[in-house]
Amino acid sequence: MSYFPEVQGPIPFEGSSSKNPLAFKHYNAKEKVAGKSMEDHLRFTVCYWHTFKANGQDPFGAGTLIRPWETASDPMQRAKDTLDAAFEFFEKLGVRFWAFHDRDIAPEGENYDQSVKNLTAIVDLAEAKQKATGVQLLWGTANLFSHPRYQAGAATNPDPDVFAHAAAQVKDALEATHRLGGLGYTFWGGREGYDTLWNTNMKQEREQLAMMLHMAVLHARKIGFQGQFYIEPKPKEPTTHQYDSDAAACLNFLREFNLLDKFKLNLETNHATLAGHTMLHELRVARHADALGSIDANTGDELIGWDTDQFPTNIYLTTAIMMEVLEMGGLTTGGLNFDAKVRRQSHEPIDLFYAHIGGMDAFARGLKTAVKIREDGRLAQFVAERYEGWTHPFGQKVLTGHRTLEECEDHVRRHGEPTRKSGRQEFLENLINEFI
Ligand code: XLS
Ligand code: NI
Ligand code: NI
Repeated sequence: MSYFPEVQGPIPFEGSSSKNPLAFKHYNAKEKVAGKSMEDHLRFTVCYWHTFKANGQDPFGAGTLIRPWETASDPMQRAKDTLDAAFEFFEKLGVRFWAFHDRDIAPEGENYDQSVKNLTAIVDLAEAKQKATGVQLLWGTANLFSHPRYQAGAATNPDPDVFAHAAAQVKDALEATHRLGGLGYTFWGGREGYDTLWNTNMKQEREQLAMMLHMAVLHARKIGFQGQFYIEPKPKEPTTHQYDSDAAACLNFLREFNLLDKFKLNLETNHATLAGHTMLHELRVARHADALGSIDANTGDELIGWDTDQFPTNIYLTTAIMMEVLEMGGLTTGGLNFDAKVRRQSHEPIDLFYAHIGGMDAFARGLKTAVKIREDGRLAQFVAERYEGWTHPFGQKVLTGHRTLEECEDHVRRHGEPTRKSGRQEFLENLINEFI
């Protein structure tokens, strides 16, 4: 049976003059751009939770989305049907990667053992499907935030019994990821934060979280999992303050607890927005620390202060993201994961295709635009010239720690008042617009 009978698949590339809503206008998987195929640059990933499990529910109303794979009354049957729908979707869309939480693919059982059995059974099926289709797992993760036991956090819970539960779940999710050949494993601190400091031992909670990460690294070594570990920063929601609040905070956390060489960051656009940063800022911070791992490619609604997880369609955004990705030499283990959901009114399964096609085309344009801006070279040249003074002996000596405050004072006496130079923001914005 087919869950997407309207789509023949694979979605064809028809070029920018096409009016076919079920065709790519810009994303041409095999086309070479700057020496590499578009699919290798972009590494598109479909996320399981929003695409197949979200039902359109919001704080004011029930689910709206029609999902024919969610109709069976038995939860395991639903899980199997959903897996069928997912792999049909991956193939018809033409993506090579997927990502999941343990509880997306298999339902929680009556007790812990049953939950493990459920997960194992679905992983068996997923393994066969991966083999048959060639679709790969970008990363796996554990859902440590939905179940009521995690209301006060998972690794950061005041109760060590809850910590143990979370750790057991991480063990199983890591093993599932390993069995499926996952290229990575992500920790997003679902409820790892606090709502009020009046009831919270923040110091210890952060230590607990670090311990969980160390234990995961140790277990990975034990089972032979070589994938990349990621932390995904987010400042708030569900808790008022999350410990992994932004890229800089995560890097500090990793450094403080001696985990910096084991983890990279998985950065999400909507989380950057919630943190009061641009996505470009977050990417830049991570790249400079050699910790830019993977990207949750979504966007927020700038008028709603919430993680709305929308599909990215803004070419300025995708251009900025691809500028950073190209600058770091491309994604290696990571990908562009559409951690995004269709709007509540886009309730038909076909809307999932429109959403992903749009996101993929937006990134294809971002990629091509970023390549052109880099080839043009004027932007990079402007920045280089702006800092040119630092290449001279005085600047070099400051940067290498060979100048004192007295020597700086002496420099001022000899050189007098510096000449001001324009930052040329508008000029540069116009330059970017030349290419978009
Ligand atoms: C939620 C996060 C989540 C992670 C995976 O805001 O983005 O979806 O990507 O747990
Ligand atoms: Ni995410
Ligand atoms: Ni998110």
